[in-house]
Amino acid sequence: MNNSLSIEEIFNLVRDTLNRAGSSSHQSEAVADTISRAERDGSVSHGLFRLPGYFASLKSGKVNPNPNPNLSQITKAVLKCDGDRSYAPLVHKKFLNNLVNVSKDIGVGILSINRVAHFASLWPETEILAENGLVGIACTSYMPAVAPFGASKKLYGTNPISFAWPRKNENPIVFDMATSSLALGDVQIAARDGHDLPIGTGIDKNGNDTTDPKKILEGMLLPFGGYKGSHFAMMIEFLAGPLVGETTSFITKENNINDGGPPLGGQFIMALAPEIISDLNDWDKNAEPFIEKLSSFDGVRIPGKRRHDNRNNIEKVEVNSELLNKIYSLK
Ligand code: NDP
Ligand code: PYC
Repeated sequence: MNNSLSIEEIFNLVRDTLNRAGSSSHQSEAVADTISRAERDGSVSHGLFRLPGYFASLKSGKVNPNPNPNLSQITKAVLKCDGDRSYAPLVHKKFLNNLVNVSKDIGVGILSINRVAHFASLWPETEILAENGLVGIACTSYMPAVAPFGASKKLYGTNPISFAWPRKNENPIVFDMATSSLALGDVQIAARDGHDLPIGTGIDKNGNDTTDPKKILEGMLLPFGGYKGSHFAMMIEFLAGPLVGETTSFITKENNINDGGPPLGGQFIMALAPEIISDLNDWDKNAEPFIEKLSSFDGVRIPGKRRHDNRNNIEKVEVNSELLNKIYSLK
């Protein structure tokens, strides 16, 4: 089997697979765009690896095959979206532009999203905001997979947060990270590929340290950075849950159909216009020297650069053959 695919072939594979599961072509293409861009950038745990889960939640009926997400403007700054049980990339494709317009108009905008299934990286949404000259911040919660600092029971999701800083003549700076020591997807890939993980990544079901990803999957992940990361994970439970009118991870799990796909939940996205907030046209005059200094330090890697470099010279992507077989056999 040829497991070397171009980005266009990946896009088509995702679109056709989701169409086969009954999804509208609008929704299939939005997810195909997100997955193919993840593969292009080397975000392997949130590329094709997620396709069986996306397929499963369409087949089970948890995710709406033909959703019609809608947007209401609550105040000048707050946009509220009912996702209509869609996949998040469809909501982003339809409504991020509204968030851009609001934020450019009054300096700040919030997109508060309900009833959406988020199974992707978050950089696609913050990067678009930064490409439009805005600071972007996004977070979403998940289902319990992470023990709060000090505990050996899971309560927090892997709760990612992404931040993007716009630059006038360069690619934006974008970080996107789980608040667990590692994304669950990367633990699943390590288990599949038989790689050990560093001590401190997670603990087994009895609360003992382990390097075995299978034992971490039976047990739980730990937050990044000890109690400080734990509080970030807690913050995201509030921001992507109650603040947007949604459940926190443990109730999300109680409501979830266990079909292998993502649960329905919320997402919080905020955009900030630097020229309005700083009241300066040359709002980047203090940022650029800082970025230059940071980049000059030996050993420093600017987040987002790896992905931008990857996409510059990508021709084909090698896809795990077991995964490809699984995708081809999805019914
Ligand atoms: P990583 O730990 O791989 O990377 C986190 C961030 O740190 C990235 O911005 C990365 O930049 C940067 N980075 C990585 N290594 C270095 C380094 N050596 N020096 C400086 N910066 C570095 O990601 P995670 O495992 O935490 O998360 C992976 C993905 O999982 C994310 O995209 C996240 O959104 C997604 N996720 C999604 C969830 C959901 O519910 N939808 C839940 C949890 C995670 P770069 O991108 O440039 O490599
Ligand atoms: O990798 O932790 C993860 C994750 C959860 C939902 C989507 N990705």
